[in-house]
This record gives sequence, C-alpha cells and structure tokens, in this order.
Amino acid sequence: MALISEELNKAFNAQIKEELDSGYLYLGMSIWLKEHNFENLANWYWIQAKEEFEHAEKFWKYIIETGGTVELLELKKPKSDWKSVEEILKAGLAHEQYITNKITELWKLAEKLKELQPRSLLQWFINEQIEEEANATALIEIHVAYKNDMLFDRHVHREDD
Ligand code: OFO
Repeated sequence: MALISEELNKAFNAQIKEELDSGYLYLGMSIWLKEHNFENLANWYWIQAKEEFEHAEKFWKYIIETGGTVELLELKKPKSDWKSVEEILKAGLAHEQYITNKITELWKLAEKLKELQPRSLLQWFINEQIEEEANATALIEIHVAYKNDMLFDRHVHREDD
C-alpha cells in the first residue's frame, strides 16, 4: 500500500506542473531579457528556471519513494510579450506569492489528511518560498534605486549553486 494518499498524490502532481510552469515562465523572461541585452538579468532568470526544475524533482521523487504515481500534466504557455524590465520583476514577485499560496495549500491538505510524512518536504518549500519572495522583492527595490535598466543589469549577479 502506498504511503502517500491518492488525494495528496494528485495535489503533488499538480504542484510538479506548477514548478515546471514556473521554470517555463522564468525561461521566457530570460529569453526576453537576453534579446534586449540585459545579460546579467537574463542569467539570473535562467538560473531561476533551472532551480524550478529541481523543485519539481523534489515532488516527483517523493511520490515515487512513497509508492504513488507520477503524472506529468500539460504545461501552460508562458507570457512572452513583456514590455519592460520592471514588468518582469513585478511579475516574478507576483508569481512567487502565487506559489507560496500553493505550498501553503499543500501543507493544509496534508494536515487535513493527517499525513505527517511530507512535513519535512513541505517545510523545506515553506522556507524556500520565504527566500524566493525576498529575492524577488530585493530585485524590485534595487531596480528602483538604480533608476536605469542597464545600470541595474550591470549590478545583478547570480551564480549556479
Ligand atoms: Fe519553486 O519556487 Fe519559484 O516558483
């Protein structure tokens, strides 16, 4: 018998899609930024996109380890008609706030189902979302301080973990 309930298995499959959608969204942002010569920001969002794949991996690994079934769902076509760096930065924060809500819902669902096993996994994501929102907020604040997209881009720096 699987350790993971059918209901949580389904919700985790949905979250795999959310993480991959996040990666796809950030990939699209990275491409737009690269096309507009914001090299460092493009790199920042490319690293972010790859990180989202790792987030998806945490969920599918958990499902397999607990005897559930991984189902990959159809991905959403990401927005690509960005108008400005500012729009991308704000959309990045709004998206992370959306994902934080999704993780909170998963925590509540596991509580309701009295499934304790995914607690450490979900706690990791709760902590990660604090960091994700803080990073997205910092980018917005620093962008405002620079008042110039190209100068701001020169300041942005991120390396693969
Ligand atoms: Fe998966 O943290 Fe961003 O979305």
